[in-house]
Amino acid sequence: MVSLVVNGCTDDPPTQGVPSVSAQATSPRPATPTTTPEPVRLPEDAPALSDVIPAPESARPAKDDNFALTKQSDISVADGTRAAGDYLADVLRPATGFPLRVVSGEDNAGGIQLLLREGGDPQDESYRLEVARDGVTLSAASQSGLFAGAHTLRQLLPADVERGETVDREWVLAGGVVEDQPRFGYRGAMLDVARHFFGVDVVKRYIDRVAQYKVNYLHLHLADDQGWRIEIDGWPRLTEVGARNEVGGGKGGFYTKQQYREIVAYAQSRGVTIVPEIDMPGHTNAALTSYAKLNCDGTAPPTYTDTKVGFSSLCIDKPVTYDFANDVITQLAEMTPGPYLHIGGDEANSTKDADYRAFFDKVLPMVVKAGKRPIGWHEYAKANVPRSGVVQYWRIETADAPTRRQADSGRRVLMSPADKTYLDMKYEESNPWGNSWAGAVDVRTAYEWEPTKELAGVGDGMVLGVEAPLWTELVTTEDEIERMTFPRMQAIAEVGWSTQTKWADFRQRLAAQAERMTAQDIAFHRDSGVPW
Ligand code: TNX
Repeated sequence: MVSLVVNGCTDDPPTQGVPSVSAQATSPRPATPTTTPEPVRLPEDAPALSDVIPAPESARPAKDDNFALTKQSDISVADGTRAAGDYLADVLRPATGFPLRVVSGEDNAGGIQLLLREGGDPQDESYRLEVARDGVTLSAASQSGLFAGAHTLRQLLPADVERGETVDREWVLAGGVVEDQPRFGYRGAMLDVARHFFGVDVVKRYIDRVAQYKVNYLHLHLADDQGWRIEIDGWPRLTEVGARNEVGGGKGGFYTKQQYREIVAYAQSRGVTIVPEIDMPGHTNAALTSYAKLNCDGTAPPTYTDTKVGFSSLCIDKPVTYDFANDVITQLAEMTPGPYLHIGGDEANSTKDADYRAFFDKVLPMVVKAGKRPIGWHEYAKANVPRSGVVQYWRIETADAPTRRQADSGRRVLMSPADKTYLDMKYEESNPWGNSWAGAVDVRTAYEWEPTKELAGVGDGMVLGVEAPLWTELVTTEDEIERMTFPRMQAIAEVGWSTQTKWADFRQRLAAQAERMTAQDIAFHRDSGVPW
């Protein structure tokens, strides 16, 4: 192994005297040498500055400015930057084996410096990452920008950095400056934990895996005909009865309030915001099974284990329906720091149109009153969507009059066209696994589309972002979750983040992700369009 010369000493300092991470957190760093270190060679397997997914807006390499991370490197966090600093330490420590102490301070000598620009707009996700011989400086106007820059920094280290155990090697980053910002503020993934239930650990790993590609929202589909997955005070049968089922008749499961909060906090520590969904007024058999009083005829239907949709509806005329909806909405809102609450609204085929509107006229104001912006599947565009509401388009048709009307009157549209973004679709017709009603969705199909040209009349300025939903009627294991998600998620993430998207370039960068995904133990699909 090459012995590097950094800061005038070899990359093998005595560990003696390095205090524990917590003890070190606020203590001053050792005196910094004033001489500029010698240039370091970039190892062959280190990514180039522009090898990142999603593609950054600008990357200016400086070959004499490669930076070597060492045992002595600190992560120095200025005010307000500790969360992103802790995230970096968390992801870089296992493979490097370096202490990477997170220390308060404002210099980057021999380490990584995080800075938050004062008076920045919290919505501004832009960042600047400068890799120089004497240190790395990441600056941004917001927490989100810092996380975005941290995800870039992570990808600039060799794939070995993703291994779970220490790898004894050099850790050099390509020198230069990345200046970057997202095209859309919302880049989402969705996990359906209702059709099949997945526990807290699976959700946390999913968050980890999507976050590295700058996915900043995870939408959790928390209730459907087959199962109810979240504890709600005052409605114990939702979890005693409604949760004990899933597609095919498995045992199901649910998150306690504490577990849900744990997921929310974990997501925050990765720069991801949770969007909870309770689907109403259709897709509600699990709730209807739990409480006979929610049914118009006062009789609870049996549990449902099949996959057909469109048969269930809350009882529109009963006051108890709105007590139920209000309890669910206010409690979910109270546990969710993010701005959005998803209210479903899709495939309510057994709710009459007038009833559907009457229902949302009562329920959408509850969401607003709870301090959240409602998101609904685009069928709810025929209801009175509040000004703050978002319409999530999921079909494959290229025109939808109600969605267009909502966009015309200022509601933002979240793009999830099934023939481009649905992670439950087969990659290729010949694949044995996956749904196929929207056709096959290979990686190129997930990549080569334009969110502002997908839907007639919904153009520039009207699109909030993109989201890739993983419905789980057919998905029963974490391996299957990963195989369906990766590498299509990288494609959707880049569509949402980058302005310049070229398939010929993307497929090369994607091929280079194979090693990273393997090191992370992600069971990804080797799509035939990618030169793995
Ligand atoms: C349609 S997409 C549904 C889901 C299914 C999915 C399967 C949407 C809003 N509704 O209930 O799981 O198709 O692809």
